[in-house]
Amino acid sequence: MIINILTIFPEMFGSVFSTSILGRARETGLLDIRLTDIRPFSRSKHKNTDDYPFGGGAGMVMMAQPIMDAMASVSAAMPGARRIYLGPRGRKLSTPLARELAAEKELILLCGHYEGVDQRALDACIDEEISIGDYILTGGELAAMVLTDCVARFIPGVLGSEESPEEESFSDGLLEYPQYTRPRELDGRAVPEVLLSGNHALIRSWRRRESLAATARFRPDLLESAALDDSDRKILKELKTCFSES
Ligand code: 4G1
Repeated sequence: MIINILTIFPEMFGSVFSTSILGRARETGLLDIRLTDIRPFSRSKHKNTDDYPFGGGAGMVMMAQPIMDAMASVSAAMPGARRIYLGPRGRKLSTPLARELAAEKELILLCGHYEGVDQRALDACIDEEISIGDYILTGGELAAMVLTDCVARFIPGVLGSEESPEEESFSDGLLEYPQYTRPRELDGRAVPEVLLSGNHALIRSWRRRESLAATARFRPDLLESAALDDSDRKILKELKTCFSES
């Protein structure tokens, strides 16, 4: 998959895209991340990319011209790409959306800055807006990194053969069970006995119960859309009586 990111701060992306799973995905060619600096496309004398807002008000607005020219240059090389603006008005990033984007051959991501982007650049060049959440950012770059990370996991081969994108928390809509590694005891804190038992059926049911308990306690809203069977519902009922007794 090719992801081309249009930004005025390409230097922000270095270590995030060179480390760990994303770094490996790029080395193996499964993920081709291209950074396009918008500034060289500016036709103004000082290569400005921002200007004062018409109508007044605080802050600056990203100019349409450098973005439209950068987009035209990039789009010519990848005409079928889905062109996404990272911004707070968009459809919220989620696991289903990440899976959908991972099926694309090419994405172009536009990162805003300052108070936002001249609306004409968005109208002319963008297919859709996507948001990573309801809070204020100083720029779209961090959102582009979050989206890229989240999408890359669903590209076949990006996770090692041991890991599956579906086995992680949220894939069945539940939080993860607690994890432990060596040593068996640390400062008087022991690893739950069941995990040392070697009884895999018992371990599986313990983990399922822990997932259900964590979800009921910390994110009960997730239970509404979780994939639950009759045995899960029975466990949740038991957990509820536990809560009301304590
Ligand atoms: C109005 C949030 C403005 C922000 C309302 C989620 C936030 C990109 C995102 C803003 C941004 C709210 C995102 C705000 C984002 C241009 C430069 C827009 C940064 C910018 C709730 C600033 N998901 N925000 N405006 O943060 O880019 O992707």
